[in-house]
Amino acid sequence: SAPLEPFAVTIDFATGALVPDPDVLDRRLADLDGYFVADIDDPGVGAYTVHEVRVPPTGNNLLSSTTVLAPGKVGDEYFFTKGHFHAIRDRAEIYLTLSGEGLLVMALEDGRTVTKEMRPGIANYVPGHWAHRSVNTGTTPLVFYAVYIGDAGYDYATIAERGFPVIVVEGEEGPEVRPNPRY
Ligand code: S6P
Ligand code: ZN
Repeated sequence: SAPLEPFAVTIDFATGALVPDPDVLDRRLADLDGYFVADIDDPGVGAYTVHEVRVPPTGNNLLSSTTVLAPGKVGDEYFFTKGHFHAIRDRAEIYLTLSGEGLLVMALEDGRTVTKEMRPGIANYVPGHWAHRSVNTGTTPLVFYAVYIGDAGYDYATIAERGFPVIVVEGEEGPEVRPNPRY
């Protein structure tokens, strides 16, 4: 395909806003109905916003976006993103955390799980085949920049049905990763 024109976007590390910012997706707790162990009190509360850089979603391009995940909990569980496998399973991704703190939960289809810290300056590599979910364990927004192969796509259904093998809850001494009682 014909070359694209080179371009740049400006990223606000504190808010995740882009300039320009043509494609913004807002997720409320209502969109996470059934994802938490406890019931959601207020479905209208904002959970996260995704700001996408506009590029054709093809295998020769790199898509990128910022995610701004609010602090908060449902029951003992910290707010998280839905989480997904890529529709094309082997497509990899990199997350660079810009502000806040959290955990990146990754799981294979067979249930093997790896959890990695997210904080400013850490670049997490998510290899293909690993479902991924970000969890905000802090008290400020968790903001990260994701770069991924353009045709990766999304498979949300597997996670929507089964969840992840682990949950991240507030324990006596901070965040704890525990087996998901509903997995
Ligand atoms: C896309 C990448 C992120 C997430 C975003 C929201 O491959 O992993 O941009 O889409 O963090 O999470 P989710 O699970 O709702 O798409
Ligand atoms: Zn992804």
